[in-house]
Amino acid sequence: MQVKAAVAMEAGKPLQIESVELEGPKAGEVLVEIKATGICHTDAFTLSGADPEGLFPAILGHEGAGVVVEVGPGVTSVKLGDHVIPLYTPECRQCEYCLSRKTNLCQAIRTTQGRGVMPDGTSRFSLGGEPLYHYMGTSTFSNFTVLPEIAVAKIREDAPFDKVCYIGCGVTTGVGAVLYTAQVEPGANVVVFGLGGIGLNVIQGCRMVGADKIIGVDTNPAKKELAEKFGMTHFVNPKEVEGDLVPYLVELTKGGADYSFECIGNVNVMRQALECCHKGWGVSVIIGVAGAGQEIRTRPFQLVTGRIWKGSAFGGARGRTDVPKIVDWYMEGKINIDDLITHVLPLGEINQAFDLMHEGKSIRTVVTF
Ligand code: NAD
Ligand code: AHE
Ligand code: ZN
Repeated sequence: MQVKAAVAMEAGKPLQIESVELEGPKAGEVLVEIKATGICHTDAFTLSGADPEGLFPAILGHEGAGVVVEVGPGVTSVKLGDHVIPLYTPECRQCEYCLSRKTNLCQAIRTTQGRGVMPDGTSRFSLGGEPLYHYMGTSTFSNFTVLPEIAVAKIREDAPFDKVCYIGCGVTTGVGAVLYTAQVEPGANVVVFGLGGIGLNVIQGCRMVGADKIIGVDTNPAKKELAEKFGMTHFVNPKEVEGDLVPYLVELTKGGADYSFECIGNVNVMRQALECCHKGWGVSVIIGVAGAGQEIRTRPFQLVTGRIWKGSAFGGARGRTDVPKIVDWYMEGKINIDDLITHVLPLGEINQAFDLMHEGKSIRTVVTF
């Protein structure tokens, strides 16, 4: 079938709106009509050419929501008409990783996903007879996409697509990092670096669990107001701090943060996030994605003296199990998504979403089809 998609032809170039050929679902796969998709910083990161796994030409996008319109042979977990959120972290419930219960990083299709193809090693998308790569197994910048059934979470039908698409990455990543990865407890002091689409969700997760001080750090003072609405108790602009940021934050938290979260993708900030943690027990969680060739550094003494450095992908959430619950939390008013969706655009204006992000003017832009 012919579908309408925003195609990343090469790194660093705007997306092109094209009519693209899409093959139907094969065994174990489903065809999903995407109704809305968010634009995450990771899409911009890959488009910039900094992603070691970035492949071109490709259909980017990994924060979607839509409806199952066709199922391939052998599909049992979803049916025609089901509302779903595509999962870039699938949940097969059978691989060593899923069965370990120690991680959400299902590896059932990770190798082919990283090569930009479906599990059978081929692409379903083509343009002018030439294959286009899938992206993160989801390719939501298209009004239709094909996914393995293990890579969709079935959600309730009354949830609005143009809001819950954000649960496909940003909301789950931020809230999940607090609940599942760090397991922040009531009364904890937390420092959140980067108050964008991820950091603000970390902040609302911290408020949910009853954290005490929730300190937000951002070089853009325009982020302060919204962050306060989401639960931030103190704002720190590193540009306005005299001297080193780390001792300033240690003083503010009276000895160091119990938990810190890096939501930027800057390796120097990752070091600050670790080093502002409390001696003996502080846990620092890296969420931000850093470009090819970047490495983190610290004195090993920081770890010897009890600080813990962790990472979190998709908030540690198990997609098919946890995403429907997070949709319920939104529908029950337990989490706020509406105020984070600052812009809504049609697919034809998707490049504006990247401009707004780079200019620091948006939190999330959602494209509707
Ligand atoms: P964003 O652009 O919305 O937010 C980034 C924020 O960081 C902005 O508010 C910006 O002003 C601030 N910032 C930039 N440099 C700074 C500095 N030196 N000090 C303090 N603040 C600074 O991006 P986002 O969508 O929130 O994504 C954040 C990061 O998380 C990206 O690297 C993205 O790729 C990554 N990410 C990771 C996962 C995961 O599963 N691990 C999921 C989604 C996104
Ligand atoms: N491809 C990059 C890494 C990108 C990355 O870390 N992706 C996160 C999700 S970001 C969503 O906005 C993730 O889930 N990572 C786990 C995984 O298996 O990809 C690189 O550096 O190669
Ligand atoms: Zn993302």
